[in-house]
Amino acid sequence: MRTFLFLAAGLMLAGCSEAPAHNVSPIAQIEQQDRCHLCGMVVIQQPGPKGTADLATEQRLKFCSTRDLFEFALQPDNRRQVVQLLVHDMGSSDWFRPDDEQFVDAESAWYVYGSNRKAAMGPALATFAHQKAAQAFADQYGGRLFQFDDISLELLRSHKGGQHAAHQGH
Ligand code: CU1
Ligand code: ZN
Repeated sequence: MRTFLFLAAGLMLAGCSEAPAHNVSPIAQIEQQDRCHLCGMVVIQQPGPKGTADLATEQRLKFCSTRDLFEFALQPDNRRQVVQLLVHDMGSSDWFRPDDEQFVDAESAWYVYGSNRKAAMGPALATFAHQKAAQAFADQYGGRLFQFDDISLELLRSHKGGQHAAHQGH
């Protein structure tokens, strides 16, 4: 509820420089027919958080999963082109139908990797606006917390912090 009020306030203040930037949800929309830039799957049909990548060319790419978003964005050639990455805040979203009103900047997001929640293209990389929500998710579904700079192709290809480890507390 508090998040909602902040968001509502943020929207009303949009355009006003006094509005605290991290309370204003960046605008992105997954359309019915959008396909993942990386794998071609229909984005909206996948469970779990999705992502978008805005490029210097002003193109916006959409991804079936935060995993595919990072698989793309972490490639050195792509990295140079990326202006902004957005991910769903699952702290205020249903896992199977993430709310497009709840996109957050990937650089300020919290990540849980190694949970037992299912997403497209491999182990889910769950994304949250707030650390507390990420921790609550990890407590419930397993996995470890990470921040943007921790996310690497090596991490995504490993099962570090995976389901087994999570249940053992490491
Ligand atoms: Cu896919
Ligand atoms: Zn994909």
